[in-house]
Parts: sequence; C-alpha cells; structure tokens
Amino acid sequence: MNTVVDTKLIQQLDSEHFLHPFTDFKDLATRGARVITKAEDIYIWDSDGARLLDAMSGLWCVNVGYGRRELADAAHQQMMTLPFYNSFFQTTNVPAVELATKLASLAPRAGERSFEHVFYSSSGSESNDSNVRMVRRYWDLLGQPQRKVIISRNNAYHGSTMAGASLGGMGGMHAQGDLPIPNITHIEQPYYFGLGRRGETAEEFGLRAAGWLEEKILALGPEKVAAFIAEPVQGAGGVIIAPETYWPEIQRIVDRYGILLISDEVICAFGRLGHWFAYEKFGYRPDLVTFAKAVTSGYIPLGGVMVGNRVAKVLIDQGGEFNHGYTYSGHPVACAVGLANVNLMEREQLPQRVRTDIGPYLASLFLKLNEHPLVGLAETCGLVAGLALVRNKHSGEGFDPAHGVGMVCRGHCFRNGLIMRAVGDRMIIAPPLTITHAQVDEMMALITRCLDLTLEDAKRNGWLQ
Ligand code: PXG
Repeated sequence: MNTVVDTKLIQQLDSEHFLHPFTDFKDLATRGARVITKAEDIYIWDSDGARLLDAMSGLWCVNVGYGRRELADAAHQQMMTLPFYNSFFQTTNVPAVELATKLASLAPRAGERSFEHVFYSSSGSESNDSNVRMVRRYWDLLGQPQRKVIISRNNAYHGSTMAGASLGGMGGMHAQGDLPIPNITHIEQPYYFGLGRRGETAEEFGLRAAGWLEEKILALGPEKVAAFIAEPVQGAGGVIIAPETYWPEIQRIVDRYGILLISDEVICAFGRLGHWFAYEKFGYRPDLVTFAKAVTSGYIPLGGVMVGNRVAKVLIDQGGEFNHGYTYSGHPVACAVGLANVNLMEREQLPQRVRTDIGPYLASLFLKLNEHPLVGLAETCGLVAGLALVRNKHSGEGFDPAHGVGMVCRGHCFRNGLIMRAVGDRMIIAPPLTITHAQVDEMMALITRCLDLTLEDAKRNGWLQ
C-alpha cells in the first residue's frame, strides 16, 4: 500500500476538519499533528519516514503487535459473509456466539463468581455505562433500589462518556460537563510512592488504602452502596500498582457489605499482566469485568462486560426485558477479529509468555532504572511499567509541575524513536506482548538515553535539588 503522503497538506486538513480527543485544538493547529502512516511488528512510521518503537502498543491495545495478517483475513472473510446484523430482535450471529463462548471458557470457574455471559459494546466507555445500568438494575430487581452509589477512586480512568468520565477520578474531566453524575463517589488511590507516609511499609499502606473503601461505605451507609469499581493496575493514571495487601483487603470489604465488585480490565486483560484476566493475578473475585482494547488487539473497535453468574442469574431469571444495548452489540466483524485475536494469543501463549518470560525479563532491566538519578521509583507488573521522575532522589520530592518534566522526557523519546507516555511526571510503557528480548534491550537503551537527556535539561535549567 502507498504510504507516501503530503505531510503539510494532511496537517492542514487535519487542523481544518478533525477535532482530536483530549487535545487543545488551537495549540495542535499551530504545530501540526504527527501523521502516522504505517506500522509493523512493534514499530510505527510517520510521514517523514521516521521509525518509532511503540512502547505503548498504540494506546494500550495492540497486544499481538502490528501487521498480523490473520486478523485482517478474519475481518475480510466476515465482511464478505455477513458484514453486519443486529442482535436486538431475537437474532444472533456466529462470531458473536463463538467469541462469547471462548471468553467464558478463558475466565476461571469459581461458583457464583464464574463468568458464563458476555454483554457486548464497542468500547471501554460504553462497557462501563453498561455496568452502571446492570448494577442498578440488579439491585432494583433484588428489591434494594436504594443501593445506587458506585464507589470509584481518584485518578482512575473508566472512559469518556458521561458515566465513564464520572466513574473515572480525573478532576480535569469532571470540571468539563458538570460531572460526576449523581450517585458516583470516589476514594483515594492506592499510590504508595505518592501517598505513603514516611516510615510506612507498602504492605501497611495497602491495608490503609483499602480501608478508605470501608470508611466510605460506612459514611454513606452500606445499604446505599451498589458497587466498587477499580482497575487492577491504574493505567491512564500513570501505571499505579497497588501493594500486595490491597486486593485481599478490598475483597474482604466488598464481601462483608455484599457490594458488587467491578474489575475494569480494559487495559489489564488479555495477557497484559500475564493472565487472560487480570483479577487472576491478584486473586480477587469480581462480579463484572470490563474489557475492550486488546480483545481485538485494537484492530477493530470492540468492548464488553463479562457478567458473572451472581448478576447474570438475577438479570436472566427475574429481569424481563433489559432496556439497554447498542447497534453494534455483538458486531459480527468485530467479534470475528476478536476470536482470531484470542486464538492467536492462545496459540502463541502470550499470557504465559508475559508471566514467565518477557515480563520477568522486562522487570530485570526496568528495575535497574531505580539507580538513575532522576528516578524516584520504577516498577513493573507483567508488561506495564512506570517510573516517577523526581528532583530529589533521596526525599522523593517531585518537580514543580510547571516545568513539565514528563513532557520534556516525552519530547526526547519522540526525537529518539521511542513512544513512551508521560502522565504528569510519571513515564509509562505497555509494549506489545510479542516484543522480543532484543527489542526489550533496544527499548531500554532508548529509555535510558532519554532519561539522561532529560537529566541534562533539568541540570541546565536548575530544576534539581
Ligand atoms: N477503562 C479503562 C481502564 C481504560 O483504560 C476505558 C475504560 C475507556 O475505553 P474507551 O475504549 O472508551 O476509550 C479505558 C481507556 C491514556 C488513555 O491516555 C487511556 C485510555 C483511553 C484513552 C487514553 O492512557 N483507556
């Protein structure tokens, strides 16, 4: 395929007609968007011919890497057979059924906490809207309509629709659009490096952070609380990995008050943390699991909710008609690609590879960054990793946010052929699960070089302590 483009023309048309998500439109128009023209394996190319190692898997989704022919073939074949049909009016289609069956078979069995049903959407945001609808319907059907409140966490990301953004804990999003919507509230995140007290161990902090959930439940009145929603590892919030003591305590608390647990695995499922579903890694037992992104490795939009037996049974046996769904719930092409993707991941044993091979290899190198003068704490979990840039390594004190050190580092990454994301002053990666050992070495060399360049800038500008 011809990937030669007139960069200036595309940039001009882009600024004239395309409003990008989460973007300062006027600012982008002055610089011109980077035009990405092609991708292969773990690399992307821009219209100037520059090659970049994509350590973010697109946007946390291209788990099998770029250019996988069998996903394109699955889409092509399905488009020629049945490109679309709805599943509203007592009809179904083969790929949607096959993928739901496959996903149910991948989720571990645990009685009431088993997953045998899938509700489809086209994105993570829509899936979380579906969660809100299902959770409230569940409690209504059980005769407890006062159970409305969903508790989430500060700095969580659960999407950009009205409900998704409300569930999320991003102040900037709440400030635009009068959010959160009613009956959604937040507790503090389990971010040990940022919120741990001096002298407090990570384990102690994990218990204290989980305790904020119990405090909130008691403050609201347990009879008013419907569910707790959380990401296994907070992704967009900057790869926040809770201490080991956190999840068992959360499980104890939701069980004690009978509250539903929603695991938002839009980033963490499909091998990212070394398991098909991330709750397996931490050993908790959710009632609902949100998925999207890597279910198709991002090749085509698809999302959904794994609905556990506890909720499914009530919706099915007592619910009558559920007045909720999307045109593209169970889209045959998206589901065909999803099925091909999951089969490919299974054949290449990607979750296992992350757990036993490439995840530990990444950790062995990434954790060495803890010796770098700019790094406060570097951590990994499966194939996500994050580090905090700090001005004083010993006290852990951060930079003045006005310096935008994370963005300075990200700029160096772009110029040196690496996509690494900055979330404030946290630098984060989530490379494709297919990344080779040699490519991890290549990525780590780039990361180290960009940290060194950022350190030089910080010194030159007098930002260090
Ligand atoms: N839940 C989680 C945990 C997510 O990470 C969504 C829901 C929403 O999914 P959709 O498909 O509606 O976008 C997400 C999405 C970032 C970034 O900057 C992360 C996401 C989306 C956009 C940007 O890291 N995650």
